[in-house]
Amino acid sequence: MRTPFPATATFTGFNEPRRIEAEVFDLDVEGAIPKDLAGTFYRCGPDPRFAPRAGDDININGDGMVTMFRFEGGSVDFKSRYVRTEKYQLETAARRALFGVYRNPYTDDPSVAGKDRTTANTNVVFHANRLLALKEDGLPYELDPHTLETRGRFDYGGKLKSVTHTAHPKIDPTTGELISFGYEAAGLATLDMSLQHVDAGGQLIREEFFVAPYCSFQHDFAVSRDHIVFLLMPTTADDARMRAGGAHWAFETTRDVQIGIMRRDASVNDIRWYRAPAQGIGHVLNASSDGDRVSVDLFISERNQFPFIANSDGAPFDREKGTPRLTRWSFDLGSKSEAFDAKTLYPDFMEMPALDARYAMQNCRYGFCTLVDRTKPVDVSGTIGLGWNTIARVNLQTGALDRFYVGEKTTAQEPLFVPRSADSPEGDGYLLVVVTRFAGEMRSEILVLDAEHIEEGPIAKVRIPFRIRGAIHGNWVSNVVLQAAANS
Ligand code: V55
Ligand code: FE
Repeated sequence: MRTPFPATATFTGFNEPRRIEAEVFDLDVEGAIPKDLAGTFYRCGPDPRFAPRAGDDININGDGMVTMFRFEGGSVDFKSRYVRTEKYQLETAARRALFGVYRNPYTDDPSVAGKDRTTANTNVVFHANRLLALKEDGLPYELDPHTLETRGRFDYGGKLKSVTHTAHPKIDPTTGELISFGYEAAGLATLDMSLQHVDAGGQLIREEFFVAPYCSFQHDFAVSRDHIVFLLMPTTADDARMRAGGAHWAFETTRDVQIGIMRRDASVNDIRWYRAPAQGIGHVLNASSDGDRVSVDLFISERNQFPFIANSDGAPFDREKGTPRLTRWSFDLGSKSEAFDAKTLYPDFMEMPALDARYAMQNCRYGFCTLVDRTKPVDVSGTIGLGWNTIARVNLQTGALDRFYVGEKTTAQEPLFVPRSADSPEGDGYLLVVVTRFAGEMRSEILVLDAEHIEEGPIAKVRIPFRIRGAIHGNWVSNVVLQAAANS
């Protein structure tokens, strides 16, 4: 007999698990989708399949669901599929949850000891003709980019030795290479880290291991044309706590942030470590290098930014101190100091950055983010997230911020920038934003905005004829790239 989902915030309202694998041909569109918008918007997020073993769960522990929206000639087709992870298959056979608490295998059913726990629920990235569903606690799963069928767990033909792979690898727009890393790379709560270079042809050409100063929640990292930056915040794992059935992570206010920087053409033995007092590190917008100077634009909060991660000193979650702000960290590799400069670029509550991917790893002008505008209604009822009621475009060169308020009882998900054409100027193109509308039938829509005039509102809205759950991250693959992949 199936156990119903508990009536907790993770499983009710807009967060009710949907579990819908669907194909919808030719979605309804209001307005006109530009004909030059030709490609696929892939996104990935958690959608739990079974009631949790522990009675309740945190949102990011749900099974990975990949959705795709294929844009062509002004039309959009939809498809959704679960990633067939090992966890998915074992739990399908048992018709119940066998895996327990987020990243805590000690809470699993004994029958799945040693099995792959990853849900592949965080991001979906296309590189070298491969579509990979990613979560930082495990290896990628490869998917068919047209059917979304799972091809299986992916380890570069047995070459990758790390047992983890970040959900935020970086693709160099100039060389086509993919740079990735894993932490807890030798297993649960280990200090081992792995740096991975994949060439434009999809070969793993280098993997180097090193030891981190402590076991940190390294959700993202930064790569510029010349440097790689590892970002350790004092949200740490503890094996004893996990053995007692507790959480993987807790935030330690007494431990420093540590930042490791190396040249891309050097070895991990050359990593130089910098320090700053405890603070929260969120997503990276971009990074650039100028000789010995490295600059990283990223979201920083005074303290732990996640309400579902406890403070090790027992202090309750602090919304104000957990507010992420776009910050520029500057490092001088020529100086001997462990210190670095930090400058808050915008006072606003923002996160979920996107950029024009052609300008990754170099000085860029524009960033696109979600924003909480507290002068407007902030409605978080029944959904995950923080009430992102606004989409922002920041101009990093002038300090300007343009915004579009997405409406009452609505929240925005991570924006996605699509250039108008392969050679259009930076920021000339479209912004795709999935919004979730809580009121009425609780449907979702994709807003298509002119990225240079977001304040004017959408030029088209794509209707999804049922509620889909919030996703985490997504990416765009143009038809040109997908067709080249199909012909190769
Ligand atoms: C995040 C999401 C995750 C995760 C760790 O958004 C961090 C941050 C969807 O899973 O496992
Ligand atoms: Fe992320």
